[in-house]
Amino acid sequence: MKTLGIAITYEGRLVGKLTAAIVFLAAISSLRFAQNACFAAEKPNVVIIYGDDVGYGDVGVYGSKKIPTPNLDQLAAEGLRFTDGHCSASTCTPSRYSLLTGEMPYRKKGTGIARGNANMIISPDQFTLADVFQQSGYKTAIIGKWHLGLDDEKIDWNKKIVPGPEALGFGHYFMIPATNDRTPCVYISNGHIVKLDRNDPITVSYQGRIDDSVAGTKYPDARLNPEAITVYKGDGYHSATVINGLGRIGYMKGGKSALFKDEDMADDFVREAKKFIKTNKDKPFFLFFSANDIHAPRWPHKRFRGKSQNGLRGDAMVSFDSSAGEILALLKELGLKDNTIVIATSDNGPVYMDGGYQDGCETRGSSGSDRGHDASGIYRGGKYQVYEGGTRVPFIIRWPGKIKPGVSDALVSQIDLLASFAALLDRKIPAGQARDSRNYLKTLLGKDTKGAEIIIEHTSREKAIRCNNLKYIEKKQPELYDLSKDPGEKENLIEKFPEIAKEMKELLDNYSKQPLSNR
Ligand SMILES: [Ca+2]
Repeated sequence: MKTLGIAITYEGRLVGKLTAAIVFLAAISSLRFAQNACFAAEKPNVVIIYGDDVGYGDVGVYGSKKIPTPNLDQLAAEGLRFTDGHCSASTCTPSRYSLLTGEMPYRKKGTGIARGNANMIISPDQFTLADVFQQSGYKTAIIGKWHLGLDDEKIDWNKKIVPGPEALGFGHYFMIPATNDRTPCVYISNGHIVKLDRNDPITVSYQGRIDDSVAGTKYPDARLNPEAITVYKGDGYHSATVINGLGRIGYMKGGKSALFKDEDMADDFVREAKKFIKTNKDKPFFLFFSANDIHAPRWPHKRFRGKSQNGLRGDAMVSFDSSAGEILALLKELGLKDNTIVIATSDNGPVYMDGGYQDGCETRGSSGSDRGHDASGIYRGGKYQVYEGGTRVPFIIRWPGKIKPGVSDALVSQIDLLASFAALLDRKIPAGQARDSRNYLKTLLGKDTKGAEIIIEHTSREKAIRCNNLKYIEKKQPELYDLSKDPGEKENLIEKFPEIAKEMKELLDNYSKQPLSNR
């Protein structure tokens, strides 16, 4: 057993107060516990069930009335449900970048939403969440959606594609390279496109149409051949290549035998995840199950259609819940339930009609509600936005016997999973790596009810800082909110409390330059 070391640091300078009754900012302090000693001997399996664009209000236990999510609700009943759990950014690529590297996306260029043929965004030199596990003797895998780029030069989809996730600590992978709304619409597993016919080579372009002289199956462009759309239309940008009757971003030729089927994608990912769990049931394993649901275009398997009261978007959510349920059932069946930490969360907040896809959503973008369903619950905005709905997402953790079931209002962020799991496994983070990831293991295990005092919420254009329940949004006309009284970010206090705003801005500027961790 190691000594339990406690260090207290005061992140000074903030001395203002909103009112005594609201928040006293001088209370910004950080208690950092070296708390790993008790758990270092154990190697629980870890499964992250990651939704795509799943909002705070899309899960029953978080308030959804129109979308049944019995499996996630059950997970919450058996685990700890955070009400103030966040991803780092309100879109896919930067959020996933942060989850895996423990570094805020604005520290590195090129972490915006990636094209389908982007090169690796995370460098093989970077220490990742998967490295934490792999270096601790775990079998590691990502199954599902990647969207973090592949290869370090122009990708030849017909050859072995490296580097990829294997260079970032994942021993095994089966995934879509980017998203379901962009080419190439195929699976890649351990360097190779799955089921690729060498006589029908794949070419992908984000520069322009691919010349007819290039070999490979030709797919229609919905802007020239609108009749090719048989499911539903997207906007012009999401129309360049029609695959399975749905338009996609980017051009693609070839690879007909390798095309994924949208309605089978969730089942394909579950099958592969089950295979990985069964193969590694006797070893410690880390599975990043990165579902595609409920990203647009939404086309869940027909057994899920009509199963929600919120159209295809809700039905895709039922599919996501069902995928979670199948994985949870397998863990139980294999006797792994007690020795597996399961985290269910999402990469960013919700969006209704996205990409112009006419899937029945009546609301464009991520503000407000759609057909009586507010996918971010009481919080404002969603995907692409800097308001709470952009990053405050469902965040449930279960570890039977170790984490007492309940609800926690502690502020937690996915950026801190890397350092927290490193602490759990007593793994040292290399110097200069995962600079924004802090050890909040105690909070994740329910032994601390406060959590982080500072988190940063990020979009491609804006940044906000949360200091407990105070929130400052840096934009042309900055905004200041007190979430303890105004969770919906309705009353901008910037004029009322200019001193507080100034101090919050200084704090944000400071953390834009300095890492969030003080390792
Ligand atoms: Ca997403």
